[in-house]
Amino acid sequence: MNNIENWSEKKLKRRTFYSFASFGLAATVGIFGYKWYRGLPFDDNGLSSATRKVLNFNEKINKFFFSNHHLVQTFDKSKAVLVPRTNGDVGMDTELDANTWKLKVYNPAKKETIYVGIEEIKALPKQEITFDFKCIEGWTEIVNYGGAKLSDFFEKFGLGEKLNNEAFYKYVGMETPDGTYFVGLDMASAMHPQTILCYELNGQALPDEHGAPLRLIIPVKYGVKNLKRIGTISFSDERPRDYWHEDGYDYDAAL
Ligand SMILES: Nc1nc2c(c(=O)[nH]1)N[C@H]1C(S)=C(S)[C@@H](COP(=O)(O)O)O[C@H]1N2
Ligand SMILES: [Mo]
Repeated sequence: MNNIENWSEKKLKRRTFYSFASFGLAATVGIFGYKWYRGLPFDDNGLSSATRKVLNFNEKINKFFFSNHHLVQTFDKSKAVLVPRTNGDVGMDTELDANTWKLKVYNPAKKETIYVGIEEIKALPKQEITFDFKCIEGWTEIVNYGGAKLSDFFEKFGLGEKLNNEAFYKYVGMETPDGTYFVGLDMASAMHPQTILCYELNGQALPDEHGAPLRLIIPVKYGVKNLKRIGTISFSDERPRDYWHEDGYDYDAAL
């Protein structure tokens, strides 16, 4: 046997050994894994409790996104400015009739588009928040906004979750009705308990320049993500387009 043959035979033997060894390892893990699984407590249906537990919407949110909630600091309502500064009006330069306005939501799980009126959003539990609003241009201001939790809205209309699947879409996209200002949000930030679909400022109807009839208030993000005058909401696993990100800003715009 010459050297080359000798060498390749050795290599072949070694390879066979490795593939045999890894097969053995996989089988062992499989067997132990199965035994471990079988060792879990069983309920009367014969299913292990790990398989059986059906989580409600909030449990799922907590399970998938939050091990512990980091809440943004809040302040007493009296600390809020009476007239917040107005900044940015992209997508807000036409008249909008709040009575005929409907929020358009595309739900890819059911491949359906729904239209939701402002009254349906106002019917959800109201949440108010007084927090320090931060613009990347360098100013901050304590403001008081009110509306419905975005997570309550998602739950009510069966949004954000994939079908028959213990999973949420990775991103939420929101755009103005004319599509000229748009933001992409990671699902955890969208589901954050302080994120609201906002229709009030200091307890009064949201003024036009602050995004009437409905804007996003997302205190875990910089101002840029707090889209005014929401027209559409959609869900995806790909990053939705984002106005300021297209201009080179950090996609997350997290504080
Ligand atoms: N439709 C729309 N929403 C927008 C903007 C915009 O130009 N158009 N600017 C953003 C920026 S940069 C900031 S700081 C906040 C300002 O919100 P305010 O005018 O209510 O204070 O709105 C955000 N939402
Ligand atoms: Mo901003």
